[in-house]
Amino acid sequence: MQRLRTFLDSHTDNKDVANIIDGLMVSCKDIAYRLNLGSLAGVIGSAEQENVQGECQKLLDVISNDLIKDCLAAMPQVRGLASEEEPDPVACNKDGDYLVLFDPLDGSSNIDVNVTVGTIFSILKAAPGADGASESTYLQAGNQQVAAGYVLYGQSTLLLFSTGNGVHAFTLDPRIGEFVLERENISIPATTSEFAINMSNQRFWLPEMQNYVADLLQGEEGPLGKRYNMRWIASMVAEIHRILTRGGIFMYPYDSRDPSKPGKLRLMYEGNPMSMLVEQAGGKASTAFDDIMAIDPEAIHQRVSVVMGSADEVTTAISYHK
Ligand code: P6P
Repeated sequence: MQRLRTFLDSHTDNKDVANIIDGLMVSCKDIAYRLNLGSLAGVIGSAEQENVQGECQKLLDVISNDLIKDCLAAMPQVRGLASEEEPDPVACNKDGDYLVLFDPLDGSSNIDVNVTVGTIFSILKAAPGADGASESTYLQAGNQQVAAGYVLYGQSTLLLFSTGNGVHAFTLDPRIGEFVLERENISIPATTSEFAINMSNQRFWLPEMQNYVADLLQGEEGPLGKRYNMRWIASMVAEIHRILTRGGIFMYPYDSRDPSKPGKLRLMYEGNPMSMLVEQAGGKASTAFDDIMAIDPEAIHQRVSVVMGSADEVTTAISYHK
């Protein structure tokens, strides 16, 4: 069994990035421990406060955010951090060369019902002299990411990441407290018969998305000529993990409930890192109109519409939006 540190040392020449990923796992193991304790840890339930997104924070959202913040702030490699749970970026070490953006606990509405949640992270290079407390330091397109990954807190705790040379999966072995290599160079099948979308929003989608999903639902009698299955876990990390494991297409498209927002999911710490993983595994990640990782961000918490997964299926979805 190859431990994470051994793999990182042999897999990437960038020791700073290797140290950040390895160090980040200290806080993620703590999060996994607290989640596994569930109500026994006294941290299930609402924090009775809202985050910058206007979303009700769970106690574990706040605890996870603080654990990861403290972990990163102690790393000399980290110039600054940005979190879904922080209104503004946080400067860490002025001599650090990297920026870490993260969603500390994605899917946290599932915590109270014991359904899979996850931590998503994205690593960018800081420009020389750039201020780790300034939003503009972080506004880089997804194709500038030097690394991205997630920790999935499910029946087992998994780490998947990419530093630009494929996607690799590790399982936390609780007997030794270490992440050990499970799979290297994960590849997403180009085709799929499984789609993930929240159907309750159907009447709010663009007509193009309504037409595409209607054809998915027509199955073998429709123009797509095959029967599809549907999944919706309401936890992006779990959906993308399923897609990296067996293929599929995940969609959270633009909807007219709030025309000022291009979508629900956040570009910098959900859309971009998951796009890097999906494309490094041979999949495709789009807004249905543009490549997600080509978007020049204008704000750290900006949202994005998401269509990602098996390359051929995403290409089909995009064809409805031409
Ligand atoms: P809905 C979780 O809150 C999240 O950001 C993603 O992880 C998930 O895919 C989506 O929102 C679920 O949204 O509207 O189905 O609750």
